[in-house]
Amino acid sequence: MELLLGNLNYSSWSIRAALVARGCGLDIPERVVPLGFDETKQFLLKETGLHTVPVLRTDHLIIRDSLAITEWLAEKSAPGKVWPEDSDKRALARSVCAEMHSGFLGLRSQMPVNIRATSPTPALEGDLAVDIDRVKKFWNDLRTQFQRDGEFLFGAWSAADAFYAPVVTRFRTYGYGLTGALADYSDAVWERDLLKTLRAQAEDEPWEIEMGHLGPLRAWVRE
Ligand SMILES: N[C@@H](CCC(=O)N[C@@H](CS)C(=O)NCC(=O)O)C(=O)O
Repeated sequence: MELLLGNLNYSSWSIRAALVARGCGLDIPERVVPLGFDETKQFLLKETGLHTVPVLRTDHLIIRDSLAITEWLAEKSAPGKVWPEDSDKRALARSVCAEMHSGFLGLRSQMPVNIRATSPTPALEGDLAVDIDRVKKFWNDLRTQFQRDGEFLFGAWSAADAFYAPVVTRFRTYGYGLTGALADYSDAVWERDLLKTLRAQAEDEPWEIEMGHLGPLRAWVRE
């Protein structure tokens, strides 16, 4: 079994799958495939039949896409490790993950993930402003509703926090400040051991990528 990931410094979908996999109690070997190099797409196509990551290979399956990988991990791990055990919470957690998976294009294109960088805050207008307002609204609603159960969106850590962890890192990269319950939530994610480990890996990765709105433009090895 192997989980193929892109650079953890840049690849938000890889970060999500890695956090879910690392948090679910299964021991899944990982391989990082550096994105943006001439040979990257060809390598991924040959290995997985698809040119994107993450991909999970088992002894007899190739599971593509972060959400499908999340569901497979949920089926294989103990209850409550990926999705909340409560069925209402679980439905809401799936809903916010699906929302991230199919939306937030403003956030994704105008605040690309770059964990180790510090960048100016982009103009908060148009799609980006709508996306940020939406995230803040439901983070706030969920924190209000489930505050008593723990410090994450549904109380205990779940796939929903893994899916929004790249938003937490984006807000830090682009200097977008949060206050009150939202700052507390963001700090809890940032300081979680799973995130600390991933952040250290992102710092140490030897590759740089110049990102365009549609993904990597070019990549090189750091000096
Ligand atoms: N819907 C997919 C999106 C995967 C995706 O777009 N991955 C990007 C990295 S974040 C990728 O592999 N890009 C390939 C490339 O840029 O060469 C998922 O959720 O896994």
